[in-house]
Amino acid sequence: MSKDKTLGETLQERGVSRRSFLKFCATTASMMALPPAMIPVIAATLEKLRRPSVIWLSFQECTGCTESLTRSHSATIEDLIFDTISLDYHHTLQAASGSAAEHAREEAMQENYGNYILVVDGSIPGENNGYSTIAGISNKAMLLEVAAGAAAIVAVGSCAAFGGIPKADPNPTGAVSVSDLIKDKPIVNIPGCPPIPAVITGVLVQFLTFGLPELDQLGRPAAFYGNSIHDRCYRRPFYDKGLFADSFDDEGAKKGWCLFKLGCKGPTTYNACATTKWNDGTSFPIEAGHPCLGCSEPDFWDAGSFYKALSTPTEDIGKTAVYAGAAGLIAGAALGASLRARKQSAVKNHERVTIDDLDQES
Ligand code: FSX
Repeated sequence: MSKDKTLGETLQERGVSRRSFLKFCATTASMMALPPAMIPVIAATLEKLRRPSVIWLSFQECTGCTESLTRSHSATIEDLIFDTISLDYHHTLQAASGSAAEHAREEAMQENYGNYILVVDGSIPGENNGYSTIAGISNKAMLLEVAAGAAAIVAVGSCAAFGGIPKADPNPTGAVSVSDLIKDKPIVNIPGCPPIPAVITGVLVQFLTFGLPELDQLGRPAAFYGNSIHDRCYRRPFYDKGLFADSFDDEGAKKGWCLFKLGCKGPTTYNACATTKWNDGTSFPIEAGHPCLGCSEPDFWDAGSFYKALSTPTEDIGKTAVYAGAAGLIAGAALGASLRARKQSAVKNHERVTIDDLDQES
């Protein structure tokens, strides 16, 4: 596709129907919590879009983020959006290798200096630069060089956003996040290990149509990370009734009760898994019977304690939930109202509810 063609022209050429395109815009608007009136605005802006140059740098990562993006099953329109972005450099997806690949990066930087979008996945060795190099250039040097000419940076995955698994103790590379090194550019964090593909695409669409999205205190787009998994979890009614699975194969687990006691990090994890889900909206970990691991939060892995409940004693949480669900019980209602108020305030201010908050509330 020529860089001069707009997305509208390209879609027409490829025989993508107007209906499919508007459906994509409607889904994206809904994920961004925008009113239906904004659907035509998104469509009109995207249609006129000429391919912005995107340089994608991969550092210390497992390629899960790119795998996530490319494993979207039938998201052909999303693929087109990505075709429409001029992805000028991406280790895993580009055909060029060696010096030709590096030449493509340098050329894209020169031609679009000040205007290209830099996407980064993976953390960066902050101390020993020799741990990870590309074409003989340390990750840190390459990031600083490419970031200097970027209009904005999108940090994809928990590694780029917060350091992720490479930063886990003992952190042999001294891994740091993009925002630890770059202080003078707008940075949008899309954490998750890996992030939800529709969220990566949604954030890029939001950025291309309306500019930088509203971010929370951790640099995450509020539209996708404004609610905790717990807030939107379909097992939430069981939590409110104090009905918990105590093991992976007990009666509670079979009945689909709340996984809180099995270590679910849903109450302290902010992401869109419970609404957007995975594999084209098929399911998400909790729906498959596994507690949320909190992969989109800072210190994912070290802070994991994957199968340890967030709060102890868990019996108290159960009682709290039962009380909160029984509106006639004054003590329970007050406790529930207090927790709800804390959560509403946190969502409004895009703050996180922490484990300590839960302990205090319980
Ligand atoms: Fe990290 Fe992504 Fe986890 Fe893997 O690029 S967020 S280890 S899914 O690959 O960086």
